[in-house]
Amino acid sequence: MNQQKPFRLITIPVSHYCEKVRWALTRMKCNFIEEPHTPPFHTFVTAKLGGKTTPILVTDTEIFTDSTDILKYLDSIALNENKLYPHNPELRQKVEELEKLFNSRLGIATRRWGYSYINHNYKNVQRAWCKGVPSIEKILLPLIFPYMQKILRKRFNLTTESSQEAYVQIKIIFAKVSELLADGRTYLVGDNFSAADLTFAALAAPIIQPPEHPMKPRPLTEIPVKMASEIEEFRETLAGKFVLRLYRERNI
Ligand SMILES: N[C@@H](CCC(=O)N[C@@H](CS)C(=O)NCC(=O)O)C(=O)O
Repeated sequence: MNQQKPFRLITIPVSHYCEKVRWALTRMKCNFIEEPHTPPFHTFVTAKLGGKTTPILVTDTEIFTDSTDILKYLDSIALNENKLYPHNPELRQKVEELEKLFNSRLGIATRRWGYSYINHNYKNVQRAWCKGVPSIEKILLPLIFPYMQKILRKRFNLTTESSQEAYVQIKIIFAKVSELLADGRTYLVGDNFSAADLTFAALAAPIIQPPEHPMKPRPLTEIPVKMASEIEEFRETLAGKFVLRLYRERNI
């Protein structure tokens, strides 16, 4: 790797797609600086870098604007023991299929589920969005909060039924993952940790709230009762236990 400067990682701190990349960089012991932003202020930075969403990874020579592209890039520079995609083409295909499924369905559903519960409450949104962001963004958030609530409702189609609809979607994917794990295997594909495991755990984290998560989740007693009981229910599944285990091992 010819990278001289630390990587720049542009994030919305609570974003689970950002956590996916943060985890990969941490695991590879890459030198990186996270630049967290509160929505919608992230757009000033993402637009300059040619992207719309976070995460964005800036290297000395390239800019990556999608979490899967970032993982593939990191894999290309990783030492053998840190590779996230298997050499074996069949196993690699399985990893890529699962990563795609988790990105396109699980991540969308856990985000919708989470916002359905916290969107009404300024304090909860502030807590989710403001960790480590520039002071000016923290100061401006209360002023634009009503506008951001509208945007969230529209973008994620938040309705009175949305938490339940998202819950059902999550349940379907958790059932599929629990079925894969039912034979006692350690990882979803092959014998090694891969992008499939990392993507599943990072994108499932909003509904599992692993205590080791860098966003430091609040105790279940401090969140809405129904939300807490759904978290407990998912934690009890094989897939949920798998996420809790991967998070316990995340920083080892
Ligand atoms: N496909 C993208 C999705 C990332 C994504 O949806 N990021 C959200 C945060 S969870 C975002 O930045 N949203 C801000 C926006 O849409 O303006 C990836 O995997 O990188």
